[in-house]
Amino acid sequence: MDRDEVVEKIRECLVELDGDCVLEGVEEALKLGISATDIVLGPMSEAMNEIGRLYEEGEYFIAELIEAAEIFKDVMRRLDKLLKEEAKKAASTKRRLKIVLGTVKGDVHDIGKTLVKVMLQAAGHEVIDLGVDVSAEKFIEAIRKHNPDVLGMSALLTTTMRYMEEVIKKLREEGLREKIFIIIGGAPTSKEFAEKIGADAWAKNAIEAVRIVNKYAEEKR
Ligand code: B12
Repeated sequence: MDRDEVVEKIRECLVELDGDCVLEGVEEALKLGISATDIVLGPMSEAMNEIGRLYEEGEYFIAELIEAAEIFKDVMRRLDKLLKEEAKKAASTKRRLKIVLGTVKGDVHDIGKTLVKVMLQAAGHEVIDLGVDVSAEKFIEAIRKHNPDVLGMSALLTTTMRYMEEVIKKLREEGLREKIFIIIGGAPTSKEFAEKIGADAWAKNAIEAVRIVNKYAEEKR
């Protein structure tokens, strides 16, 4: 199998929810020298979008989404060490920032957020992960407690992404907004949306997130 075929195998096997086949494809990809980052952000992420589409079309149900998430997490466990090594090599920062991260209220999607966490940590930053379904009050409490440089918010639903604006509004009311760099992400969000709600930055994936946070770290000193 060549690189293209292996990448296609991983994508297809994940869409078909065949976990063993996905892991087999991952091993083959690693042997061919494909990076863990490329595997996760490439065919694995593409397959998740495809699975989302199948769900939307009524071909897949929640059970399939859960299974896909389990397979994704298995692969993340397999690639954890490599992902960290790669992120470290690609983007080690000289200035370590403290980052509070969470998926906003009403939303329990955490795969993308966890990927962002792993890569930020590997790049040398300290991440306080508040988990999923995080309310504005919880974000504020954590910001008061940890005094972070950066707040990262994730949302995967068009209904929950609006809550990010609510969090920013509350931060303003509490006089905390100006102290912190706010970066957001998640499939339904965009650069335009980030600007509209008054966030400082948006990243389309975990690599971009690290790049932006590192750039901010450099500018901040
Ligand atoms: C797996 C999955 C689930 C799993 C999640 C398991 C888990 N532990 O996360 C489960 C089964 C729980 C689930 C539930 C639901 N889901 Co769902 N789910 C998905 C699916 C298929 C994949 C998401 C995923 O993991 N992608 C892979 C990761 C790597 O990508 P990512 O999350 O986008 O993250 C990357 C970037 O976005 C970015 N990023 C993400 N977060 C952050 C944060 C920061 C700070 C930064 C900088 C960057 C960043 O970097 C990440 C890494 O590169 C998506 C489809 C899709 N297109 O996204 C639907 C999808 C998001 N789900 C959807 C729906 C409708 C639901 C449910 C409402 C279904 C229901 N009726 O119950 C529930 C909602 C539950 C809730 N309250 O949150 C819809 C949302 C539609 C919409 N317009 O809002 C989608 C789009 C599917 C679809 N096409 O219909 N889901």
